[in-house]
Amino acid sequence: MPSMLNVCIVDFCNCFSFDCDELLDQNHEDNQSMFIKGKKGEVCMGENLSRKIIKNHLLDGKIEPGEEIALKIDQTLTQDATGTMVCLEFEALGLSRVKTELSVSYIDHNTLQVGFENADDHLFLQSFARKYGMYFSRAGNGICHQVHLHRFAVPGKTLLGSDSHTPTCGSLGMLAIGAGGLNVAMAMAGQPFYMKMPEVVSVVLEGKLRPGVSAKDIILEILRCLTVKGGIGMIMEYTGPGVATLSVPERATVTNMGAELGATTSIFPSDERTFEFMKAQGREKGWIELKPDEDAEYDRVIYVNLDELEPMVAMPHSPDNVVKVGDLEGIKVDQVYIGSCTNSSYSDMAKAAAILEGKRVHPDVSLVVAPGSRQVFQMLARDGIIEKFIAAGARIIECACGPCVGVGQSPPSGGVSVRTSNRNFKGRSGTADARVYLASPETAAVAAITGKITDPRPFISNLIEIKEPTKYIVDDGMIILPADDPDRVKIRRGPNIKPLPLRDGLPNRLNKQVLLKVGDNITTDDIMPAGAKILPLRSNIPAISQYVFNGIDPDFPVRAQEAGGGIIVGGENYGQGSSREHAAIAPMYLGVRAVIAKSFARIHHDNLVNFGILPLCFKDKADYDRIKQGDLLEIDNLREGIKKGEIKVFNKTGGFEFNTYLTLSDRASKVILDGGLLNHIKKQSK
Ligand code: MIC
Ligand code: SF4
Repeated sequence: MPSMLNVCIVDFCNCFSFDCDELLDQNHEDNQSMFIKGKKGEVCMGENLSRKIIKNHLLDGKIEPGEEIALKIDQTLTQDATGTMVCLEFEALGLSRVKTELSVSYIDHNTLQVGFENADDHLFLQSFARKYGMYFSRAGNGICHQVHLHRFAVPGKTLLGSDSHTPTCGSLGMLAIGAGGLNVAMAMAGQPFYMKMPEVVSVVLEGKLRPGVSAKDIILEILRCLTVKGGIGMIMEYTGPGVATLSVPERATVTNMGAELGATTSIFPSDERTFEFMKAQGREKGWIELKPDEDAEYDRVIYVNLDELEPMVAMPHSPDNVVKVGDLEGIKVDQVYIGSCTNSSYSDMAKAAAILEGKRVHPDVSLVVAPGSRQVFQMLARDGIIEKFIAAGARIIECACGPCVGVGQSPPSGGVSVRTSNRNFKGRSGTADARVYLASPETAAVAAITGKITDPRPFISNLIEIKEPTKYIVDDGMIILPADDPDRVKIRRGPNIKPLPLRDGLPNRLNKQVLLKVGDNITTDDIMPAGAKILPLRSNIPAISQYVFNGIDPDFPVRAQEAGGGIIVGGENYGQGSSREHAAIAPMYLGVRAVIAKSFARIHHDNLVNFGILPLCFKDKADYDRIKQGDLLEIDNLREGIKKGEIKVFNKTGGFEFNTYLTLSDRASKVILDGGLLNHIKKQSK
């Protein structure tokens, strides 16, 4: 274990997913400046910020960790890669207008348009938004999370987005949650969002970042300590004196990558820095002060000492595989990508440009720069910052997700790419054997010059003065408003947009083969890959289903269909990462009936339920080792088992029985019994 623990964890209960005592011991040994405060039973009576917002939006349920609550959703966000499904689902609900305060449809993920598919999707989404009352952010206007933060986020409101990085807007004091498309469609229809009440963790920021250390390093350090499953079932609420030292865009980097912790969301208070940001956006009227009570109570507390942080980097192939940049000094780099919804603010870009100023990109490196929004792009152009990038030899690409999700700019075979984005899962860049490292814009820019992973601190003398602007260029001309005469708007539906397939209710008996057995932390990128080739098929489930598990087992779709469907066996945190419900719909289409795993990631678990796939957990995790791919599993009395929350599975091939359980509320059990949420709604409305 490296000797630079800057995060100190105080655990108030025994069920944390990592060995807290070990971490605390190391804190003492490794870092004398660490300290632990707070004891169970201390006089803590006040309300934290997360619970305040939840209370204000509570439609049903008890605000107690683990209890299902129903929340009123004020705003929704969708993007092109998940949005077409959301629209088809919304259409199936039969309403004529969205019922939220604000719903925005963004085009940002797939703007490559190598064929008609993307262009058709964009037109479909545009006409749909006009007809059903959504704002529409055109291709070229920027990445949804950046644009939403700049132009629409409001402290104290709730936001549900069909993208896992929706919590980015938590940086502005919003309760912003990522969800599957169907949940977002329901919210657009004015229905509540159901979730298990998370624990609220106070992440106390102490001190101030030193020059050359950035917001990215904060969240990388937290990921190092907590891992990609350390935030499951939690809201990370940032508190403490260090909060005031961070601008809203810096906070956004932190809340953005809270998704990588598996957290339900992350949130900062709405304070003077928030006011400053909203004023600079010309939106100060929407500002309110929002903070936890002085004596607010939290389920857990974590301390992060900003003074002690160093530049960090996440090594391949997981965002929690974090070490100090100094430990990797000298690794040769082939590509550098500065951009994505994590690090593409004005100051991120300006800092990178200042490092590159007067220098030339290393001859062995391809440097790609993508500002996060048109607003930032325009300001960088006005302030001569784009010129610095061009002079240094950078390749400027449009403000969209692009390389982050393998849509263009894939690294060379076996190449090393240093990226400011948030995910470095194997193959996500579009090159199966590439090695992607996640780092701050400073570290990325320095690597572009030296051609090696390099500690950025000796290179940052000219960064001190770079701050967020006090006034942004405000021009919402690329946002199209809903139509005044919706009846006259015709939906434009290209030939690649196919109807959403549905499935019947669950049978009472399953007799199915284990189609695939996978390990821990399987991502939705593993289940349903993205990238330039597959993303254009997001509106066509029969076509995209042929790529399910493509990177792990390309024969999976054929095998699944030949076997008449079956069961998947997984390890811990099955379905982490993206919110894409295609990772449930496409397997459903291939006949997958159940996933038996050690544990599930929140959004994917809900997506499985929404599409009628049983998410079963091993009661005894050791049973995972006893099952082999190809085994025939039998489940009897399924409907009874779902009601009880416990299901016995007989492994006919191995000749043994094992126990599984479901963590479903009564509501969710009914949904799965009916074969998914849309079937359930249809049944209810009969
Ligand atoms: C991602 O970062 O993986 C994505 C692409 O933005 C996804 C959404 C999608 O798959 O369309 C996400 O984070 O939810
Ligand atoms: Fe887009 Fe990447 Fe952000 Fe996902 S993580 S929203 S693909 S920039």
